Amino acid sequence: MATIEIHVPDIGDFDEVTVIELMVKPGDTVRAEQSLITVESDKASMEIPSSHAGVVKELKVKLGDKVKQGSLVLTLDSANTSSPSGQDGTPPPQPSPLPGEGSKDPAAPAPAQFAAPAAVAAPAAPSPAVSAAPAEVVAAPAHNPTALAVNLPHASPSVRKFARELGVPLAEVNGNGPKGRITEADVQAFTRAVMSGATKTQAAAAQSGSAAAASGNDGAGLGLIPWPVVDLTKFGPIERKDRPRIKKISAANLHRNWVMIPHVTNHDDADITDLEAFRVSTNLENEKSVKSGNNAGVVKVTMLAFLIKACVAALKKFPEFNSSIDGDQLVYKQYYHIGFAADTPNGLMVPVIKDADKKGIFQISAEMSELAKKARDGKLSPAEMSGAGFTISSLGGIGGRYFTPIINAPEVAILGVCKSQMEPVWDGKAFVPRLMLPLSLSWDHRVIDGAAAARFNVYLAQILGDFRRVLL
Ligand code: CAO
Repeated sequence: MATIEIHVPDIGDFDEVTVIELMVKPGDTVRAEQSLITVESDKASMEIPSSHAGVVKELKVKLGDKVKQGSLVLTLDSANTSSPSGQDGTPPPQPSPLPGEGSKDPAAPAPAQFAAPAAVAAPAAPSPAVSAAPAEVVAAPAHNPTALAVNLPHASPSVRKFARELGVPLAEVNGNGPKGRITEADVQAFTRAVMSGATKTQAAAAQSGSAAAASGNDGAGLGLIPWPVVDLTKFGPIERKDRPRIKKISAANLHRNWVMIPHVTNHDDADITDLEAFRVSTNLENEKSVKSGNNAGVVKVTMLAFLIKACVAALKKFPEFNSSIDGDQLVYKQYYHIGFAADTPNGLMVPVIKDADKKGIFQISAEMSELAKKARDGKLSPAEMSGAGFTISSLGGIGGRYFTPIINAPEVAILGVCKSQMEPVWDGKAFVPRLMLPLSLSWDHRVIDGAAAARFNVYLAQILGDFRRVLL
């Protein structure tokens, strides 16, 4: 067992950098090339990797310290110091390839996360052991990793931590913060773009344009005056709570969608008197059949399941509502995947019923209840939340009359539904009590016109009024 010293390698143009993150602590086992600390200049931040594997003995830096090339970062108990340092006469490691050169050697060292300037890409010659150090202490040579990433990710420790939790490669994220710093909104926008099927390159391109709008904290990208910063304690007691992760991610997406999509919302009502009677009687029959020995289990048929089927019929009749914008083209989906907003303790989630056109009301009801439970338990997989061509947001179980749902990009429309209630409806001769369901359809005015939206709502209401119309 020998103690080796890990020093700051050549950091290019920077004389001094500040330690902004300690990624290991005494007792931690580290691999060669594992990042130990993050340092930051006024232009970039970078991770300093370990040149050796071993167990961290003592950290020699703390947060806020200024360090430069050669500064001692930490000492490491290493069982094997021979290979990387070449102290025992073994040859020093071969340089790992520069970017673009590639390596055919599967045993080649993993690319380092730290980016050294190209001019110093080749490994430095092994430096002699520090003479004043105790016999067993070995000064590791300045470690100059050779896999270069010239655009160093510039991000705060909390953003780095957030990116690590999500598995986001910061090097591929565009920074839209001050001096190109990567913000949490940038990471969120990147994640969202990748989850919606974009390649990482497309995601980076997409988020570079949207992150400023998505951040919610900085309207500079929109040419707006800054968000007001007010000391609220001046007016009374306050309590601070962290915003749940899902809320932060959905907030960024909602903000982008609200800002980038020209929304219009049409409101209408559907007469669901007969449909509700049918739904209630179906559920009663179901319960009776289970009580009399049918072990298939009760599937509670919900109004939302009928709404999904009715929307599929309307999407078939008005295909632009199931489309997405792609540059100068409109992409018409030939599948009918319907998302539905689910309220969960952690925030809003949108599971998706895939191929709703091929499923019956029982199957949709059963899937919805399973997906809604998974959403509430935080167990939805990304696949279960992706691919929707149209979304329904139902507040019917709660209340309210109408609202403006925000379109879930890259979709172009969303249906909001509120609580149905008995209303007096004029039938030509008299007012009759009818159960009316409030519909709020938000649509992207770049794709859809007001007349089409009105027709969509009218048709939807007709289907909900009499499902036999689907057969016409
Ligand atoms: N009108 C009147 N009653 C309705 C109704 C409507 N439009 N829709 C549902 N109900 C009734 C149901 O019949 C049920 O009554 P019973 O318990 O007597 O049978 C009750 O309301 C509760 O329904 P539910 O909400 O549990 O079930 P659902 O299928 O309607 O909805 C789900 C499921 C997951 C969509 C819902 O639980 C939910 O999370 N809704 C909130 C969605 C949301 O937050 N949207 C806002 C997004 S924008 O921020």
